[in-house]
Order: sequence, then structure tokens, then C-alpha cells
Amino acid sequence: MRNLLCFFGLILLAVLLHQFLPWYAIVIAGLLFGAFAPLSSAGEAFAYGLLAGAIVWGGYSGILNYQNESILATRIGNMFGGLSAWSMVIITALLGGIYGGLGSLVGFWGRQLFGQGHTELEDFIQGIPKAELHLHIEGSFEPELMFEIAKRNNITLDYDSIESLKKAYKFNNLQEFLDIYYTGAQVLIHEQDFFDLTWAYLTKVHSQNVVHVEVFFDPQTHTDRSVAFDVVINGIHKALEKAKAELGISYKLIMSYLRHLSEEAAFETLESSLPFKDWIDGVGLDSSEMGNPPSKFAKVFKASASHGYKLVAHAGEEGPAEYIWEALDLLKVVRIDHGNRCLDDEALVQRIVEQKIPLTLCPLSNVELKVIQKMEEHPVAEMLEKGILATIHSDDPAYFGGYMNENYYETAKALNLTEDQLMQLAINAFEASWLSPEEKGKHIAQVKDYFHSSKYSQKQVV
Ligand code: ES4
Ligand code: ZN
Repeated sequence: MRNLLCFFGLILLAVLLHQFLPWYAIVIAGLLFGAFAPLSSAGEAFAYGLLAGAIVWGGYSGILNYQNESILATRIGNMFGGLSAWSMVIITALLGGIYGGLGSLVGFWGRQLFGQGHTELEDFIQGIPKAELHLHIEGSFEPELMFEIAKRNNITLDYDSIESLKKAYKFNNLQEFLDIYYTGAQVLIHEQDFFDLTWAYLTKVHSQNVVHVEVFFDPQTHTDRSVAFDVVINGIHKALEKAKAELGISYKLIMSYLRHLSEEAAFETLESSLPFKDWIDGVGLDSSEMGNPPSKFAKVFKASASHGYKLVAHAGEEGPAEYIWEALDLLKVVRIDHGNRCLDDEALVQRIVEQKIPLTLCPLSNVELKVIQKMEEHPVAEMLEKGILATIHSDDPAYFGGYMNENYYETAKALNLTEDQLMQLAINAFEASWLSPEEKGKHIAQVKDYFHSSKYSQKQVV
């Protein structure tokens, strides 16, 4: 669809340039197209340029010929031993096609040369089969979809354009982000809205070769605005089922309690979730960490476990190592979301290593929320070195500038990760998932296959 739009854009551009420029207008149009369109290969660039050039030049000379104005075509035709004007139209179309195709090809190569195209590392990361274990569905709400849904629900956003909204995406800490994140979620009202949000995320990650997702949703962000629990979960569940059937993505769903609210409110959420128990695999704990330690939710986590829910919690993102201890000892979680601050406490690291507690890290989130100052400071390599079961995920991709591929890529680039480290991260994510041992084994074998058979075989990937 996007390619088709770009293609029509190219034709339009070529026609437009023909008003001002002579024959080489198609070459310039091709160059611009090749340089800026989201093309995935040189072959694709050439094919689109060829087709557009042929249509534009063939079209022009065809129209002229039809209007009997093709004196030029006839004259040139005569020069070639009396070729008919229509044969000349075909030859002109071919020539236009070659000019367009070559222009587009050169544009595409130019972009590659100046580092704007896909690098080898990006292509390599794209091909890794990946699992996403730390993703807030409300954090995948792209501004374009937000405006579309706001419009159909007759809601006016505080921002008058997508650009001005995006400009607000500058955060000094977790709270500044959460304020904007909750505001964005307010336009979600109907089941269809939750379906569209989830489906958009799933198709996006499908294009990044993500084959398994474990998705968080925040019921209280919606039920507190009088949007019923069933509306939220029905929309999300339908999209997840569709992705399973049509895209082959397996999934788990995690209901997250908002920790800035009371434990009593979490209990009410637990109660509302019970009719949908079969659709929910686990519970989590997110939102403002400082001042809201895991201990505040010990009872509701115990109750959640008694209903068969698995347990995870955000801890040690902004909060201290102590909060990670609490999540493990008091909440009895099987995984820690973020957990960066465990490195402040050697005994905690030892515990996490020994018990193979996964840490679902989110590098772009950490940079955007100033948990670290720059990507080069990210602790993932150090954690792998210590034997921690660390994994890489996207958290709130619409707000932090990237989905799974971008998180892998920026981390690999900044930390000079080796191929072995990348493979370890990809394997860890399946290991840390809630898939069955058989499913884990199958995915891990595919990851290993990919790394062993890939032509990308240097030890140092960047
Ligand atoms: C969150 Cl990055 C982060 N931390 C805590 N809670 C959250 N909810 C959504 N994103
Ligand atoms: Zn998170």
C-alpha cells in the first residue's frame, strides 16, 4: 500500500517536472524517488522507476500521437527506416522506462552510500526471529492513529497537529512521560479503538519478524474513565486472535495494575478480570515507581496468583535495588521489568543469576526517560557478562522512537555487541517467555539456525 502510494507519487512528480524540464525530468524524478521512498532493494527501485518512466513517456507520446501532433515521433520514426508513429511511442516508453529506472537506482544507491538506507546490521537484525516481552499496548499508540480515533470519537486533542504532538515527546523522567501517555489513551473509547490499536501494533511487529508477544494492558487507565473492562479486553483479544490466525504470532496477555493507585483499586481490577481469566496469562505492576514500592501490592499479587495468574512487576527502573528485592520476595514475581538498578547490589545480582530471573530491558525507553544519559551507558552488555538472563524490548515504542528492531539496532551499535551477544539476547527472550518448553525449543533452534546460516558471520557485527 505504502509502496503503491509512493509509486503514484513518482508518476505525479515526473509529470510535474515535465512542465519545467526537458527529457531529463524523468531522471530527476527517479533520483528523488530512489533516494527518499521506503524501498527495500535496488531491484525494487529499478522496477518502480522503469514502470513509472514507461508510463509517463509512453503516455505523453501516446497522447500526442493520438492528437495527431506527433510530428516529432513520425519524423524520428522516419529516420529509423520509416517506423510507424505508434512503434515510436513504444520505443519512447522504453527509453523513458530506462531513464526512470536508472535514475531511481542511482538515488537508492546514493542513499545507501550516505548511510540513510538500511545497513547490513539493520538487515541482519530484521531477520532474527524475535520475542517481545515488555510492551504496553497503550504505549504503541502512534500519533497518526491517535488523531484518526480522536476524530471519529469527536474528541479534540490538546495538540493541533501530529507534528506538535510529537514535539511534546521530550521527557526528563518517567512521570513526564506517563502524564502524556495517559492523556493519549483518553481517546480510546470503543472496542473497535482497542482493536485498531492492537492490530496496528501487531502488523508493525510482524513486519519486524517478531514471532511471539507478551503484551501489557492497563485496565484502570480506561475503567477510571468509565470505559468498561469488557470493551477494553474484547478489542485487544480480537486483534491478538486475528494476529495468531493470520500472521502466525503467538501471544500472552498481561494485565497491569497501576501502582500510583491504591491496592484496593487493584483488587477491584482483579475482580473485574475474573470473567476473562482464560484470556489473561498474568498480572504486572507499572506506572510511577518512586514512592510506590512493590510491598504496597503484596496482598493483591498473592490473590492474583491464587486465580492462576503468573506474576511480573516493573522494578528498578527509577526505583532502588530494594524495590527489586521486594518484587522478588514479597510479590514473588517470575520476571522483572527493567531491573536496571540491580547492578547497585551485588547480592541481588547473584540472586538474579542463580534463580535465572529474567530482566526485560528497554534500551530506547531508558535513554528517553533519562534512566541513562546515552545509549553507550546501557548496562545490557555488562549484565550478559555477569550471566543475567537479560532481554531487549520496546516498552512504549510510539513514544520512545522505536520498536524491537530499533531497540536491538541502537543497542548493538552503541555497545558494539558481538554476534554471540546478539544471539544470546534473542535466545534469552524466548527462554524468558511463557511459552511451553516445546515452543521455546522450536524458536530457540530457529534463532540458532539463523545465526549459523546467516552470511553475516564476522565476530564483531559493527
Ligand atoms: C511505563 Cl516505561 C514505564 N514505566 C512504568 N510504567 C509504565 N507504563 C507504561 N510505560
Ligand atoms: Zn514498561
